[in-house]
Amino acid sequence: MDMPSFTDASRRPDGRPDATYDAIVVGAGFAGLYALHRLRQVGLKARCYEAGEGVGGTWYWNRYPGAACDIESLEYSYSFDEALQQEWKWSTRFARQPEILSYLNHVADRFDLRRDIRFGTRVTTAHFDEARALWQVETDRGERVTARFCVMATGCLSSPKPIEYPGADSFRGRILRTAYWPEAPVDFTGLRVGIVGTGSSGIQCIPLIAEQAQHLTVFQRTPNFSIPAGNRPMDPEYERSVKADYASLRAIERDSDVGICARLLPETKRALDVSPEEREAEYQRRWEAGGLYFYCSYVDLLVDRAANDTITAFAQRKIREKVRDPKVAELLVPKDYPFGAKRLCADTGYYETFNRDNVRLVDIKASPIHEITPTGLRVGDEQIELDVLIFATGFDAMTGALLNIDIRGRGERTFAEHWKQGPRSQLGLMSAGFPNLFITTGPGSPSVLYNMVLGNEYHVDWIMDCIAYLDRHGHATIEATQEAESDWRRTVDEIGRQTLFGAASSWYLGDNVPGKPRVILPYLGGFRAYKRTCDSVAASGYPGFALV
Ligand code: N01
Repeated sequence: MDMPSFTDASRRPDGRPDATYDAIVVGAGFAGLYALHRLRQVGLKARCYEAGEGVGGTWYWNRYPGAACDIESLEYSYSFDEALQQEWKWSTRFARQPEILSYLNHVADRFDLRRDIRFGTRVTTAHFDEARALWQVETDRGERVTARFCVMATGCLSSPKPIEYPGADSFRGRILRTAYWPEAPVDFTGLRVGIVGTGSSGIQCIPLIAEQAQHLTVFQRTPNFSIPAGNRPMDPEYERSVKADYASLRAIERDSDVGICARLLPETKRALDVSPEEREAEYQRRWEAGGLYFYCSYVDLLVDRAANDTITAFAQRKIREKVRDPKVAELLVPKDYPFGAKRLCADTGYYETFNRDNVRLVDIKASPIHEITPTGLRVGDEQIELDVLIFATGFDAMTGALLNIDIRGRGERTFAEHWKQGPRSQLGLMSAGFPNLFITTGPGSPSVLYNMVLGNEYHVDWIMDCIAYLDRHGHATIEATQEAESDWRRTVDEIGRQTLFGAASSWYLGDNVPGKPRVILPYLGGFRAYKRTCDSVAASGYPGFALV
């Protein structure tokens, strides 16, 4: 293992301080793999660190039963290499986790990426050495390296929340977490299982666990809207038609706000401009089509409460139609926030699961969980006996993974201090005082509200253009200016206020993590507008950034 000391300050022929690497990439998920590929393609010496023992990021860790994507895999896949997108065959419309992981392993092999990835290695610190304009990076394995650039491909949903109830150590059964699911299959046969959390992860695994377990208790704090996933084997004719002209599909995605609606393009109409009959037919058509296309039915659904009321009422009615016991149905129907303001889920038989005799729904808002006991959970006045307890309680989304690393920029200022009141960045890409440290699909960018694979490709390409620009113009560093950061924060907040997102308690605003500042995290102006801004900033010499 090469472990140079930080004081090694030999110089390269171009006069720049010599570093172990040109760039460090943190994370080997979709973003990190592509970043590593692009850096190497232009001849830069790069090293990627990945905490997992394999590639995949989110798709490496979240192996729970039923884990699957809710964007069509022909779209939720890399677009950068035509041969890759032609040769890979998806077996279903929405790939399940094992298939996405196989795909990412294939990508790693195909582009020979593994030789520059250190697996099982977590980056713990990244300190900026101002004198040498280099990042000093340390890992939990004691590796210490320097690099001119850091690409933080750390993911938006990669820092799972801790178990927030006392007593976990006393539990005599097995505790599982959807975000750290074991590699070996878990057999629930004959067991009494409890699951806390009814977001996308819970909603995907609950139906499958219910089929196997002797009994399943679902502990629900807030009901979620979920639409039928409509997953099915890949239609060969559809696959053929996409592959015959993949470029057109990618062009549509890149020129759209969400990057997922190649087939069912978002409507350009407003919900209240059409008759109730037309609206009903449109909602029904999209409901039957399955997937997240449903919430693209009309352009104003997430900005106009009256428009939103129409889709909320439709989705509420669908839940009531599926669940036989009216009391259980009422618990499952979200009533106090607009449809889509919390992340929409997609399921296969979720609501129907509550018609099973071996499934019980417990409303933990009415009867809070007090503690984990040796044999189960104490909830309200009741002790519920369990053999297995699963936590599907979500993530410290969008900021958690970055803030878990001890990052220090100019003047030893910590990243955590800089983002104390919420994330500050120019375009979500860089922060003031943290030169040459790039963030992919982070807060302040469309991020989780755009097709993440294409969003990551876009950011990596932007970063690569930026690095090329620095070298062409003889700059050592680039970073956001304080002023641009404040302006961008105002822009993101202002656009956020024009939407209905603030009307729900969600991880989009950090509400799910106790003590986290309430700030709208993703940029809600749509990818098209965001991309135009980023492209124009790059084309005009990086205003809002300081180049030295
Ligand atoms: O996490 P979540 P997730 N006590 O935060 C509850 C993506 N994803 O892992 O709403 C009791 O959505 C919490 O309740 P509340 C997708 O972007 C995608 O399911 O905070 N309950 C909620 O019910 C998704 O949004 C896919 O009141 C507690 C649940 O736990 C994101 O990942 C699949 C609690 C957490 O839901 C996160 O999804 C999976 C507590 N202390 C994930 N803390 C697909 O592509 C939290 N909860 C389909």
